[in-house]
This record gives sequence, structure tokens and C-alpha cells, in this order.
Amino acid sequence: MRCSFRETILSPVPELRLTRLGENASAALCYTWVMDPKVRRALLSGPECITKDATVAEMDAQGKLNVLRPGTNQWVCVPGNEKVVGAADMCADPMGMRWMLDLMARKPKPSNTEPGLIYMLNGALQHSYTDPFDTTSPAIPIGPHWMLIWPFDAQAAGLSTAMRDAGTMVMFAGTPYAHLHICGSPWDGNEYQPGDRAVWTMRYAR
Ligand SMILES: [Cu+2]
Repeated sequence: MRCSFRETILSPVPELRLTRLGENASAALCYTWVMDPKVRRALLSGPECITKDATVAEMDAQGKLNVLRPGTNQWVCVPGNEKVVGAADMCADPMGMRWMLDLMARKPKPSNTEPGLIYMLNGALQHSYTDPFDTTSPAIPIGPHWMLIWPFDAQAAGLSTAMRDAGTMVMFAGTPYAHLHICGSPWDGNEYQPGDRAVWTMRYAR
């Protein structure tokens, strides 16, 4: 049987798109609802407890936001572009977003007045971990991480300023854009339940 209806059915929710399965499928299977891949990527960059109610918006190179899905909490999740170094999938709270927009606008210093949070749980590619305005150096691959946006002094805090694939470092150390770069996800590990016994899992290996 030929598919007889067209893609004029409005999506019940903005993140779902009607996608054609095939011309000659049985009528019931001509189309299916799939999540817009950009929305899906953006949502996967943060923990579900915030992304489920977050606004999803695309961001252009000037930092202008185009809402793909309205949200009900203060978080904005942005799909990145894996072909563009520095354009990572992210979820930011209002102060985190303000910092990111200031950075993109190359302001001499960020204007966030309180600490911000940004999740990049899909990982990132960026040009530098020391110079926030570097747009030419070769890409550095960076794993899943999240960021506490506040200009910590690495030495005073006893933290590393070198890029690493686990643990925590101060990124852009010594610049107004310094922040805590925390590798992994806050949701790593196993949750304690009362009564759980301890299992010592630490190992050394060379
Ligand atoms: Cu990051």
C-alpha cells in the first residue's frame, strides 16, 4: 500500500518531528515521531533532572539564541556542532550562560555576579585550556565534564592548571575567565543507601 498522508500533522511537542519511514510502508508505518537530533544532543549534555524542564535553544556565533523547545526552569541547553571547535553541547544556568555569552563576545572579563554552572557531559573540543580567546590552536579533545564558573585562584586552592582527563583543574587559570573544570559527571559512582557496606575499589596500575 502507498503512503497516503503527508507531513502536515503538527507535532504534539516541539522536540518531536514527523519522519517518513518509506513510500510503500503499510499505512500505519508511513511516518514515525523522532526527536530532533539537535534537541536530543543538547538534552544529553546535562543531567535529566534539569534537562527535562530546560529550554533548548540553538546559539549562533554571536551568541544569539533561537529557541527550539521552550522550558519551564532556568536552564538552557544548547546543541553544539562537532565540526566547530569550541561549539560543545551544553546546559547552562543563568550565570553560566551569562559567562558563556561574555566569553563569546570577547568581553575583557565576565559579568556573572554569582557562581554559574555549565554541564558538558557529551565532552568538548576546544583550542586552549589557558587562553579563553584562542581560536586558532589545534583542537584539544576534552571528555565529559561540568564547570563551576567562578574565578578560583589555582595556587591558593591547591589545584592543577594542566589539562587532564579525570579529576579537577582550573581552566583559563590567572585570567578573569578562570573556572573549575571538573572531569566526569556529578552522577558518576554508586549512590549510598543506608545499610550499604563499604567495598574498597581503589587500585593502582602501571
Ligand atoms: Cu567545558
